[in-house]
Amino acid sequence: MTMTRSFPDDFLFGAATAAFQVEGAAFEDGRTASIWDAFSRVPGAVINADNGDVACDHYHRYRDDVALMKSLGLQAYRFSTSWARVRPDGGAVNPKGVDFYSRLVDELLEAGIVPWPTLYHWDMPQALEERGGWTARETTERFVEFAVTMHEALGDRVPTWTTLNEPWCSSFLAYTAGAHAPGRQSVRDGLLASHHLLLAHGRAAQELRARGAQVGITLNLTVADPVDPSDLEDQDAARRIDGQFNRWFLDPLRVGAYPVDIVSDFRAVDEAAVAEFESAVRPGDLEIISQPLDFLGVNYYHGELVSGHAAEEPPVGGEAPTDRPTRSPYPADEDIHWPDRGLPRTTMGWEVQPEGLTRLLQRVAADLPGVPLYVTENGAAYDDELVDGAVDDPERTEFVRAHLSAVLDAIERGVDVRGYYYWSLFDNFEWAWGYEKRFGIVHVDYATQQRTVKRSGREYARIAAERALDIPVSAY
Ligand code: PNW
Repeated sequence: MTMTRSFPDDFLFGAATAAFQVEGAAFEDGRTASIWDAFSRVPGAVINADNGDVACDHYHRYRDDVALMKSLGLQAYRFSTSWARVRPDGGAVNPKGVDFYSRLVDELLEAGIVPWPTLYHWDMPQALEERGGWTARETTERFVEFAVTMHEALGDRVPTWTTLNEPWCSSFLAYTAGAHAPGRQSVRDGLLASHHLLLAHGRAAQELRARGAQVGITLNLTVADPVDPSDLEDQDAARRIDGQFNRWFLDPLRVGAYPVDIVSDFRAVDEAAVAEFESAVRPGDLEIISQPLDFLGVNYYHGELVSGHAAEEPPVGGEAPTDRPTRSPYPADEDIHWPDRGLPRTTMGWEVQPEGLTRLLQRVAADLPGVPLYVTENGAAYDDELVDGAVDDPERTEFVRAHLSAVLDAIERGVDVRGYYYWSLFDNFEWAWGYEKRFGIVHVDYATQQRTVKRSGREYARIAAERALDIPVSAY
């Protein structure tokens, strides 16, 4: 016996990628180096010294790739635009770079697929990094120029725009932990980057909205649970992780203020950094940042179970991929311990915790009343094998079903979730993990660039076609 759970009529089933992770053609048609081209050449920064020079060669294969999306019945495609392609070195417009995205959008519309662009998914021109990158206020104005260029080129066909993907990663993982490009390791740089990223979002949103666009942002968010809900130190650990990961970005956007408890936690570890951060937040900035959002994109991979008590054993999973030293992206939280709760894990070491997505969506809906939500990323890496031209990936297939079911749970509890983008359409360049981690519902054989739809991809296509999930009644 099964029961059928249906999705709302206007719910979008999509899949996501990002420019640097799939395009390749890194130095073609006028594109110049981005921070990820530079970082992937730093010894030990990326596993196997992989880089984005070729990736999935999507720049050349986009027509076939859109045909593949159409064959899967995808209704929307979330992609990002490469700043270094469109405005090489952050300077003058490169018409060939703009033209690529224009052709991609035409191809998508022709196939009946909604184009869902994200302006910035981590690939800043290296020349701008050399002028301070996101620690420099001036970068926000270069970003606005880039945003306006993209809107002038595509705004006649694309109504909905996302400014940034996961500013937590582009600031604390990139400028404090040093695990992502540009690989800096300072509390000051992470704090300044976080503010300038949010300001860049706000300034671009003003400009695009003035031109009639719908504008939102995508955040990576989590649920942080204390190991023992009645233990004060565990409660405090959950407050700190929620504060630094979620509220540091949500609060400026929704109420125009950084969370005071987290500012004070940062001050305790680096007073000078917080003083510089506070002077970087100029009068008027938070009003720009907190203008209303037309939607919020939520990226969810896993929750966090945290303890404020000293670890007896090293944490499971989530380690840096190479021997190159990195710091904690949570500088005020280095005492926090992430115990193993025995949930299954993906090959990223990330726990599979679908119910966390339901709770996260409910929490964000309460925080941002009236703002439509989209799950803009959710997915899992597994060690897939191509055998006789097929990839059987039962874990990912179940992962997708369980998380779509979690989305339905949120919808049934009144949350306005308008769509789901699986991460990722293809296996691709998984940042510091290179090509070793495979997230796709479509397998890529990098030697031949052959695409093979995995079992999970066929299952996702079936769900999107039926707009419903069949759930065994015993499991329900
Ligand atoms: C997200 N972390 O990245 C990105 O938006 C994608 O580009 C990426 O491929 C995907 O998730 C899978 O990793 C993250 O360390 C990378 O917490 C690292 C973290 C979070 C998100």
